[in-house]
Amino acid sequence: MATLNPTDLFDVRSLLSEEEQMIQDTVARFVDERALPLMPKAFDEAQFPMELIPEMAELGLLGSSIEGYGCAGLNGVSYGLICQELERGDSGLRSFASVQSSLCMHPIYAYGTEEQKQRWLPDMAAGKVIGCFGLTEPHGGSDPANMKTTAKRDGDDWIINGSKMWITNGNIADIAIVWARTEEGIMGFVLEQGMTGFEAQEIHGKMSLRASVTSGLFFDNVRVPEANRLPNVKGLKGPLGCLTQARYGITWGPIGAAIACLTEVVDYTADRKLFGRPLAANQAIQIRLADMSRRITTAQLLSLHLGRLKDAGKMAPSQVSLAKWNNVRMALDIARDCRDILGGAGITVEHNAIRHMLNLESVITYEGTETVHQLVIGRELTGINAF
Ligand code: TGC
Ligand code: FAD
Repeated sequence: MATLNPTDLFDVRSLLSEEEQMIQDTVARFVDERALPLMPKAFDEAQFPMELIPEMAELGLLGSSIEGYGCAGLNGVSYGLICQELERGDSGLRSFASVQSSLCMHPIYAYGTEEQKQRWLPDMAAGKVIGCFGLTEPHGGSDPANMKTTAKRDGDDWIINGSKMWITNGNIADIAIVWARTEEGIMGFVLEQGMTGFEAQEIHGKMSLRASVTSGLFFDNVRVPEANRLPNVKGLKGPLGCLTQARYGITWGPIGAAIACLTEVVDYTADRKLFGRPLAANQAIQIRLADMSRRITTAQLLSLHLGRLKDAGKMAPSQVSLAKWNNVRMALDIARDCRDILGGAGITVEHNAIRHMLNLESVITYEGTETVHQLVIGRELTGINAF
């Protein structure tokens, strides 16, 4: 009987180029050797492992899709593989990379001036400047069109007032990409730590994404020079365009989390003996493992095809919605099922499942909730906006 790779039954890896395979292997090694030894403790102690940032930068994982400015200039599939491997370690690691790359470096690259790109991108690629992305507000993140944060012109400057909520990297960020309503529409600004009236407050008590910093941002008459406004976009399509990039990476990330959980329970059920036989010898267990494999394989094919569409310049936002919905739901269901198969042992951070399960509760909510993505597909099919 041919032996297939249990976490890649359709040999999706054979569809990757040599360079893509090499990138995946490099990130996988970093995750196995450097990140995984730290993540359970980091999650338990609710600390983001800051010491990994220079190593991620050294490997070219920050702003990996950008050409020039000290960035690696990799294709979209490679960015996806980076997200997959990082999230095999922990969603918090992938979140850090998503925010830095897709939500902060991307808007500076796509909407900024040459001077802004030179000013921030090389240091962001090197991990010396950390960014965060402020779109969500306390009164309702699903509906960013109802934005209350304002920016008003004052001579050559802008005055920003308002607040943002649930902001990844908020308290460790040197700069914040902040979206604000102006008389001419929604615009993006680069706020710098230390600007008078700008404060970040860390959110504590999280039961999810504990190894990730999440904050509220507060703006009280913050004076921002025109040189810090991103001039090449106006309207909600600015932030939504960034979300498309980040959501694309998030279609890949949960595949890594699901693989971590499945690998763990395949080993566990082989070793654990109940009723005189390995747990894995029970039909009821094998059906559950088989179902996980089916769903992981589907997600792998979906993300790879989406990546090829992206690299061909043909990826549509609603396709990203379908894949984000499918793949996060897949991983969350698998993590919960793996937690159950581990029995009591599944409730501590000694095993992966509960950490991934709890993290994925955030992943299914951020970057558009599952319902938001379902409604995007509903609108695509019917032409009716049901938001
Ligand atoms: P609508 O008003 O119709 O469209 C506004 C303009 O935007 C364009 N557009 C997009 N452009 C690029 N990518 C997309 N995905 C886009 N979606 C829409 C659209 O063409 C239009 O352009 P124009 O030129 O006509 O002005 O807005 P909509 O009806 O499409 O959007 C409604 C809805 C609900 C889908 C949208 O508001 C939405 O996605 N809400 C969810 C908000 C969300 O996802 N927030 C995430 C915050 S960031 C975050 O969670 C980071 S977590 C990071 C981590 O730790 O990993
Ligand atoms: P709400 O929008 O209030 O939604 C509440 C519920 O209502 C959800 O179940 C939703 O699906 C449902 N709902 C909404 N509209 C409809 C409808 N029309 N029909 C039916 N049901 C509906 N944001 C940033 O800007 N930057 C970040 O870096 C960032 N990082 C985050 C990190 C974490 C750990 C978390 C948890 C969130 C983060 N977010 C960030 C915010 C995230 O994007 C929002 O939480 C998300 O968009 C949902 O917004 P909300 O929490 O206000 O929920």
